[in-house]
Amino acid sequence: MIKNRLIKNAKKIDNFLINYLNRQDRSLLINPMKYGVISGGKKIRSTVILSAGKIFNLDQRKLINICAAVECIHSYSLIHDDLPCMDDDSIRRGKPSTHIKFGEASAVLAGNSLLTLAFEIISDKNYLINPKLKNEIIKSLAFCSGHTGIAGGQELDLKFENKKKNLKQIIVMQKKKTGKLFNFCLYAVGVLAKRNNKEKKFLSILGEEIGLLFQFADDFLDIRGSKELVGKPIKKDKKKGKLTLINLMGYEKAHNYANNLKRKILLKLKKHGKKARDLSDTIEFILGRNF
Ligand code: GRG
Repeated sequence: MIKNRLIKNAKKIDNFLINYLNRQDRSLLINPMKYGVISGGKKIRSTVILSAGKIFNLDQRKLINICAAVECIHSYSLIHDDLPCMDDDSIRRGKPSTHIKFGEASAVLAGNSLLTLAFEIISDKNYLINPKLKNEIIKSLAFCSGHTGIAGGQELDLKFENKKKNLKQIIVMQKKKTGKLFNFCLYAVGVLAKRNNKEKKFLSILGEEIGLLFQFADDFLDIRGSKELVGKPIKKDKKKGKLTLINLMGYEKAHNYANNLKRKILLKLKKHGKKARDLSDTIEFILGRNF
């Protein structure tokens, strides 16, 4: 069952990160970093990576560093997203946001340190993969995280607040803000599976579509979700003047759009037959989830 798989994967990644951090020199930032990345969150991106790895019979041990790095970048983005200068949210994952618990300066520095930790984890000499593949993965992670990826998407999201934008502009923003990290997840699997450029491109686009689907679900939960299950206040998007596809096209139309997108993604996985079962289940969960 997908929920058990999520829990199992989250534990695996948390343990990896705990061990990794415990081997490093002590610092004052360890606690806010751990608070931001360990024991919290669905670790859905890791489950996407591990499920996609099954399509190509990849050894899970080769994927763990990628998962941990992605969760570091993701948690970094959430810590910064919650800051007063961004979305100004004081609750995350059912707990006070990192800047509420540790102060703004520590939250900024812990976020920055998680970003750099991600690259440390992938470039680690003990991560035994071909250096050429490693380099390709590092470059893609940088591209998907920076101004051409989630940071650039976040800037658009903030600049779009209370403005009039069309469908294409909102999709571009969401594919960057949320989609690019999922893009990286599938691309990295393609690199490790030594796929050709055409297939890696196919996987990147598929990942970005999965990210867009994930963002749809996030926006649905903001309207109809439960604060307790989601672990953060709901009904914030409208108050903040956020541009979402639901605000643009209305709940029902957005729901149909998201379901069509899900079908399109599942259809693309058909060619992999049974090997894509875990990833297909993960995609069903992504849209159907209530947390
Ligand atoms: C990190 C490169 C970088 C830049 C910082 C603040 C920021 C720029 C980007 C924010 C991006 C952002 C918050 C995207 C939203 C994505 C999203 C729907 C997050 C919720 O993800 P879940 O549900 O969270 O997977 P959990 O708590 O389960 O981990």
